[in-house]
Parts: sequence; structure tokens; C-alpha cells
Amino acid sequence: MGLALTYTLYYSPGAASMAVHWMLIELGVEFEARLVDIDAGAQRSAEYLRLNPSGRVPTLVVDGAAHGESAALLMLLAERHPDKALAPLPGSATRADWLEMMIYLANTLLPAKRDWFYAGKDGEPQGAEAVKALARLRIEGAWDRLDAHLADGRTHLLGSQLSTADFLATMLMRWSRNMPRPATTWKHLAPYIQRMRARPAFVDLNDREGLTDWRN
Ligand SMILES: N[C@@H](CCC(=O)N[C@@H](CS)C(=O)NCC(=O)O)C(=O)O
Repeated sequence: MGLALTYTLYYSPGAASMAVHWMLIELGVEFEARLVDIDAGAQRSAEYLRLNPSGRVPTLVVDGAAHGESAALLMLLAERHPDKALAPLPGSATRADWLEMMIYLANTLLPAKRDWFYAGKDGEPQGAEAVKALARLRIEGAWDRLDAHLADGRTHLLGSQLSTADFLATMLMRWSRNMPRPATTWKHLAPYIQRMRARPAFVDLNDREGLTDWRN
């Protein structure tokens, strides 16, 4: 009998699982990736709902216990692998900036993305256009804010140091690629996106998930 892997990721290509999948590759840890066919509704099967009662990807099984929520999983992985320095340590100068950025992305931008993509499914189809219009304003407002944040020439969201916030932000930026104004059209987001997409782990991630668009 083989040893159980510490991490099992339930994912769907290009979905909210992407940032977690990316981080697992960056960490260089062993993990198993299990595909959830969300187009076929596999996230609503009784078996999957036992792992993730929200019926969404990602789910990460950590030492036998299943957890959801992409941002929380990124923060958990950073905590479990402090040697990789993907989050500032408690008490350090940039800790508050990291917490603020992670919550901003997860609390403001991610729900607006959900509204943009799922307005007609999560809510009444006849109200979808109004929901999408508000979501678009919120998303483009977030690009304005992040663009201004990067305008000082910093290479990453926290400065020179790569962090979990970069994985989450880049994934969210990718989701804008077919929107009327993609994130790549903002002055300071464009070089940031180029830089993040050039990371070998991002290239590997896209290969593993079978994604061909939005690559350098
Ligand atoms: N807040 C959740 C959102 C997850 C989410 O909305 N995942 C989408 C894919 S991007 C999903 O599972 N969709 C399938 C469905 O809602 O039925 C997170 O960040 O993990």
C-alpha cells in the first residue's frame, strides 16, 4: 500500500481552483489533482458535496480533511510552508498589506466575477443584465485600483516579494480576457500580467490544465 499524499486538489481547468493548483506547483510539493467536470454538474454530486457543501471548486484535502475557498486555501498553504515565503510572517512590515490585499481580492473582486459569469444562473435570468452591469463596474474599478497600486513600478502586489496575492490576482485577471475591457488593457497591469505568466510554474499549470489561451 502506498503512502497517502498530503494534498488532493479537486479542480476544473481555468476555474477558481487555478490559483491553488498554481501554488501547489510553485511549492514543489507532491499532490494529486482530480478533475471535477463542472460543465456536467459533477460538483453537485452527493459524493462531491460531502467534500465541499457549496458545490464549487476548488476543494483541497489536507491531511485527510476537505476544505474549500480558494483564498483561504492559498493562505493555509502559505502557513504550512513558511520556508517558501509566499506570505509575510505575522508581525512583519508587509503582513497587514498582504491581509488587506487577500481580503480585497476575495471579498470585492471575486464575488463581482461570480456575478459577471453566473448572473443568469445564480439569479433570475431576466435580471442578469443589470447584475452584470454592476459587476462590470466593480471589476473595472478593481483594475483601476490595482493598476494604481502597481504604478510605482513594484514587480509584485506586495513589492518585490512574490506572494499568494499574485496567484489570486493573476487568476482573476485571466477571467477578464473575454470581457469588454480585459485587465491586459490597463497600463500597469499589462507588464505585471506578462511577468506572472512568464513564471515556469504558470506555464506548467496551463499545460497540466490543458489551457491554450492567455499565455505569453
Ligand atoms: N468563493 C469560491 C468560489 C468558487 C467558485 O465559484 N467556483 C466556480 C468555478 S470558478 C464553480 O465551482 N462553479 C460551479 C458551480 O457554481 O456550479 C472560491 O473562491 O473558492
